[in-house]
Amino acid sequence: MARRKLQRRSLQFASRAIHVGQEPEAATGAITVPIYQTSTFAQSAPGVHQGYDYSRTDNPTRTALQKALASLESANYCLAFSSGMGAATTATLLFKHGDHIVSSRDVYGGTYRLFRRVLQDFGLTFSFVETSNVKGIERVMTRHTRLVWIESPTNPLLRITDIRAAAEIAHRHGALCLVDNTFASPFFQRPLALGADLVLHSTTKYLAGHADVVGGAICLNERSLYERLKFLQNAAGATPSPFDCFLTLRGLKTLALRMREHEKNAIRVAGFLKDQPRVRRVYYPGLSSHPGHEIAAEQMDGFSGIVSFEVKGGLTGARRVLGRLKIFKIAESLGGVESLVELPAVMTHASIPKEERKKSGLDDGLIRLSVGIEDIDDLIFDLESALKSQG
Ligand code: P1T
Repeated sequence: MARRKLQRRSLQFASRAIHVGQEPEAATGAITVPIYQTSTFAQSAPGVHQGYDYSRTDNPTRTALQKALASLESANYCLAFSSGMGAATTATLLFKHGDHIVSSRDVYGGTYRLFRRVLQDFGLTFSFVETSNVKGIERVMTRHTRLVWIESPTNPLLRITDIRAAAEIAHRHGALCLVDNTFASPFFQRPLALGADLVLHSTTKYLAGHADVVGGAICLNERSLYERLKFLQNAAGATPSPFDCFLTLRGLKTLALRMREHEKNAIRVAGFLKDQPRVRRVYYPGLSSHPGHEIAAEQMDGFSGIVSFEVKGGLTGARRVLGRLKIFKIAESLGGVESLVELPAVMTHASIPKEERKKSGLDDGLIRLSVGIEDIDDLIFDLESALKSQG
């Protein structure tokens, strides 16, 4: 009786990351989901197969990853892609010439580039607005608006949008709401529960967590939308390899552990930076002075591990700090166990014209930290030394 009750009780997040979609393999009992490194599957007669016919369409290692990710986002469905941008491109194939998309102004530079320099040529139109003020969304909605695209927290300014309010505005105008949840990860934020229709991830980041694989995913609840996206996943073909799915699944198992440590370290780093005389400004939603702090505290279970800041001396001062850091490595990307540092204006967001960057408040001297899970004393020492020796 007690045992049956236990079985019926749904698993908690950390357990789902390890078990959902990852039952021992039927033929051998392998505990770890095998890498089904095959492009195709034998059919007993033309069109008669065991659920898999070609690995672009479906592959068992990918199925396992999709089930696990869907479970973590509390979604009915998940589709995995070869990169976050592959997921983004496929999502936008839902729309056609003449459709209008409203996007957060502060988004990953690659997302901006896809919208402005690729999709605009196919007749999609875009409005970039400060979605942390949801009234800004309402103002640009038209009868052609089909999608409201939100990043929260944003990359790199950590701005927070009230997801519930944004989704409500989108729905009132007959549009969908997509949230890029890469910075929070499902451990800290589940946008579908807040009313979003689609959740997008660069799984390259926290989900895989070890800076060894590039991938993307979209999670959603609605069946007909899923079927359309599943069709597009196969038709466009931006699908991940079985090995990449395996690596992502392996990383995912420790997501809960890692996210707690990322956040703990980021809170310490943000608190430290805030008190430094050479630091002009710190951006971290966990700081009570952050303009989005209250909404973040309400819609997130934690503030994640990215901290951005500006030092005195603008770009030159920032370059000097980067040159002196030793543990924080200068690199694009984020969300791995190792601490990284970058200059968005020169690196991840260089594809956004300077004027646009200025409009969204992205200073040339902004420094973005992906705070890893090393010993916090080492990270603080590294930052302290780099800031102290700044002349
Ligand atoms: O790199 P890729 O897996 O294709 O994911 C694109 C992407 C989408 N959304 C967000 C919020 C992202 O941060 C990214 C990728 N970002 C970086 C590489 C970066 O350093 O910011």
